[in-house]
This record gives sequence, C-alpha cells and structure tokens, in this order.
Amino acid sequence: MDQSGSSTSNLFSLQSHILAEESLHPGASGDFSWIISAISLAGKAIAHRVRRARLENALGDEGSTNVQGESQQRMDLIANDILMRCLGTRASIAVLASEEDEEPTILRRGNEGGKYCVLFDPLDGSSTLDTNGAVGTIFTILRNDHLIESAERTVCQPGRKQIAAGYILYGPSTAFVITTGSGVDLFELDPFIGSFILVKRGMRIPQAKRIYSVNEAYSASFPQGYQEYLKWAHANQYSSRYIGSLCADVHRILINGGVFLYPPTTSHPDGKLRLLYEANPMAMILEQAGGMSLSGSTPTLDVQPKKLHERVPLVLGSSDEVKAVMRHLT
Ligand code: P6P
Repeated sequence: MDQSGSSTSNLFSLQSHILAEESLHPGASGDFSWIISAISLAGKAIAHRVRRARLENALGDEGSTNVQGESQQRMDLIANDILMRCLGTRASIAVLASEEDEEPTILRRGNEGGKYCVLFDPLDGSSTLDTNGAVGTIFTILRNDHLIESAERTVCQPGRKQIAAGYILYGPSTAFVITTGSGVDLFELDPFIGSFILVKRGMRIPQAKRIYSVNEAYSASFPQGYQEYLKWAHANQYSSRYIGSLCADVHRILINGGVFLYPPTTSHPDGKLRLLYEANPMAMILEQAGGMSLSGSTPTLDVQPKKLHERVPLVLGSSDEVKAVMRHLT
C-alpha cells in the first residue's frame, strides 16, 4: 500500500482492457475504444457531480418534465449534458439518444460517417439522490445503418444486436460494469489515480438465490400470475430486497443472485422500464453472466422495438429464479 493508502498492485485500467480487447480484432480502427473512453470520462465527471450534488445545491426538480412525463431532476440534466459533451466529439458516432430527450440527437447521417449509435439513461434512479441513494448511468452501443434515413428507426434494433452494454453505479464506490459480448467485467474507480481499475473478469451470476426484488406496493395491480408467484415466494422462505434504483438492484443481483421484477401495473400497463436503454443493456449483461431476462414470455433481447422510449415488463436475474417466476405466468 503506498502512502496515499491506495494499492498500486493493480493498475490494469479500463483503458488498458479496452485496448487489449481491440488488439484481438485485427483491423479494428479504435473507434469503439474511443467511445468507451468517452463514457468512462463522463462517468468520472458525473461521479464527481453526484458526490457534490447537495453541496452545490444541485438536488431536486428542475421544474421541467421529460418525454416520459416524469419531473426532471437537476442532476438528470447535468449528467445528460456531460454525456452529450463527452460523446458528441467522437467522430465515430452517428446518433445519440437519451431518456431525457424526446428525439435522438443526430451527429452524422447518410455518408457523413458514424459507425455507431449510443443510447443512455444518464442518471437512472435520480429521485433517490436527495436521500443519498445509489444512482446509475446505463448505456448501450449499437451499429449505425447509414442507409436508414430515420435516426429513431436506426436505433430501434432488438437487444440481441447490441455490440456493448453496461452501467456505471454511483454508490459507496463507483462501479463500471461492461460487456462487449464475451462476458461481463467489473471495474472500480480509484479516485486517487482517476482510473477505473479491473477487479472482476468474467462475472457469473449465481444460478439460484431466494431473493426477489419488486415494488410490492403495486402487487394488487399485477397480472394474476405475478401475484401467484409472490404467494409462492412468501411460502418458500424468500426474502425481499428493493432499492427502487435499477442499477443498484441489478448490481446486487449480478453479484449475489436473485430475481428482479417490474410487471405491468395499472399506471404502467406495458411495464415502467424502457426497453432500449434500460431493459436491453441489463438483459445483455445478465445473459452474458449466465442469467436470464424476459419481457412477458419473450426473451428481452428478442423484443423488436417500435419506438425510442417504449416500455416493457421485465423479469431478470438468476436463471432458476426467472424460471420460477415464469412457471407461475404460464
Ligand atoms: P418504482 C427509477 O425511477 C426507475 O426508473 C428504475 O431505476 C427503478 O427500477 C424503477 O424506476 C423504480 O420504480 O415504481 O418502484 O418507484
């Protein structure tokens, strides 16, 4: 341990990891690495602002609502601006799309170049910030199709087509979880050196764990099968954990196992979570870690999106636990 108290034994950074991965793909242009680098930079900047939000009087509502009809938190807009500024300078990006913006941001179309589209929820769970809750940035990277005129149609690709997905969880530490389709890796921000350091390669979710994560306040409006599952879980000594911040709930499940459910409800008959930039990235991560993710009876990653901000019901987590839910839905 050096005098700053931080271990310098592990200096394998996210940057090193991405460049090492890139070297496995001869002919790689480095464009993709640049995008991950931009997301990493944005994550460090957002982590700094999240930790200082109360000191800088940046908590609470902005007084506006987003396309979802939800009140925008000041920190939502700060995080969105940081991501737009970090990603907007990358020449390899054609389209950016955010939960906070009704329409996609078109950087390049047609033959202007731009191989990729990046979609994100800049600060998911931000309403828990005023109580010092964990919040997160969720991102996904898709290939751009320059033959498709409409930016929205370009990004409405099934989750199976994601080339990378991940989240940055701003909790007691800042965790960066990413998959590029060959397993899930976990990095932790070392604030002493300002780098995300590799701490776990090839994360695997436990196959089973008797913990479910759902907002039971809405259970009376869940479809019958979900209510039957909850009765079964109560009778089989399951415990319940629910933070109400998707990144925090998913991260706990990725590490400890269990199942997360956001069923259809009266106020959200199609489910609350957004398919393209919440459900799909999390579904890719869970599947890559050996878990499962379903939206209704369809694997989340197979759902064909029709709209940028469409919502889906979601059941994801340990494969045995997802199957236990599905046994009650059919
Ligand atoms: P509810 C946060 O607002 C969010 O989008 C997700 O992070 C979280 O999983 C969900 O909504 C919580 O919703 O209805 O339980 O407050």
